[in-house]
Amino acid sequence: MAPPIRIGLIGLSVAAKTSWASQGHLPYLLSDRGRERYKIVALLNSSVDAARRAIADYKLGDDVKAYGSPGDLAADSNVELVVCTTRVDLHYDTTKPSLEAGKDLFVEWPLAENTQRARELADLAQKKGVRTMVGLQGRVSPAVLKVKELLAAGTIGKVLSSEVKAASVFGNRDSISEGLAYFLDKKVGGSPVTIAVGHLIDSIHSLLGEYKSFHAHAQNQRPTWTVNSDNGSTRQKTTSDVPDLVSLQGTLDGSSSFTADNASLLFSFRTGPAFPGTSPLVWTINGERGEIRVTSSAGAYPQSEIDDPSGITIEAHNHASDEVKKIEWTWGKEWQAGLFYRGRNLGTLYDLFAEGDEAMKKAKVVDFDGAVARHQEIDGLL
Ligand SMILES: *[C@@H]1O[C@H](CO)[C@@H](O)[C@H](O)[C@H]1NC(C)=O
Ligand SMILES: *[C@@H]1O[C@H](CO)[C@@H](O)[C@H](O)[C@H]1NC(C)=O
Ligand SMILES: CC(=O)N[C@H]1CO[C@H](CO)[C@@H](O)[C@@H]1O
Repeated sequence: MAPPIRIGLIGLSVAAKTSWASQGHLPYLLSDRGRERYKIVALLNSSVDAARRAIADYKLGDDVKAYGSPGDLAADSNVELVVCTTRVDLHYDTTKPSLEAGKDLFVEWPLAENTQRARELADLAQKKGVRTMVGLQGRVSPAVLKVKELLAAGTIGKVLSSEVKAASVFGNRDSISEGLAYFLDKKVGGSPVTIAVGHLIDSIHSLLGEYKSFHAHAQNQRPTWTVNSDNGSTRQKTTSDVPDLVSLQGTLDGSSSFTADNASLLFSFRTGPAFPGTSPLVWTINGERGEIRVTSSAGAYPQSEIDDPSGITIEAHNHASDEVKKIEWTWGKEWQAGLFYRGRNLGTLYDLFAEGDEAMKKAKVVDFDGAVARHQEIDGLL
């Protein structure tokens, strides 16, 4: 096997114990399988000190370099791949110097706070000829791949239409924690619309193709939110400029071999929990001969928030026999089931990146250019 790819990690910190870096990325990177393929050799945070503390706290090893500025990380010729898992509005500034320096990049979704900056990064990556990957992991989730298998087997014939109805599972209708209050500020770029809708609709497009054309609709009927301080002692009112309900309806482009000509995708999402006792995600795919229904207890995040496969139910209805069959799916690979669940699909992405461009292409892993297309779609909503 090739020597491990040397990573410079951005976004791991002691202060943010629940951060995506530690919950999503470290489980694989610190596993036996991850260590065969990758080695974290540097860490960037807001200061060298903060980076040092994180290295010690997560026991990454004394030989891991601590950096406090993106330029210093970029100048470290030992780093081959930069992985960025910070809040989205730091992605651009923290990764650009490393792109300039010709390093490969793995950046979490969303790629940047808006389409323009995402495009700048994508153009720069093109110019530098580096390899890029974005954390749109739903495409490689075993549940989505199981649906793909059903479509490929012709279980329901050609797809005529698909409908998605999703609600939030995180957060309440109108209150939010201090740490996530940035979700209410459109310009930050990280919100239920960019994150939840972005991840979910990307998984669906990966099976059914892109929109040829669509109409978007959005509303913001609950602009007033309460922000609860992390210590629980203060409650502050704030105003959100992020839509609390969005929908897209349009015709698919036929790039998927599973769809009939002019098949429709109807997608709707709203913040707040689903009606009590109902599933926060219902996704149906209506075909010539049958229909598939996917329901998930993880709402718009079926790809990262499911541990037990019973959390996502896949069923297929055969029109002719009127029979409904439950389709089993599992965390396919042994190493995957052994990781903390939030790191499982990211582990697959890391595996594919290590395997090479051919493997990534086959699995339709999203690179920076693909992320720009997704950003443009989301812009239509905002
Ligand atoms: C709780 O957090 C808020 C906001 O960060 C701060 O203003 C307040 O002083 C803190 N209260 C206590 C008791 O620590
Ligand atoms: C799909 O839509 C296009 C544009 O509206 C139309 O020209 C074409 O005939 C349609 N195809 C089918 C199979 O209905
Ligand atoms: C650039 C970077 O990694 N910043 C992180 C440093 O740590 C803080 C919390 O201590 C994070 O919020 C930042 O994302």
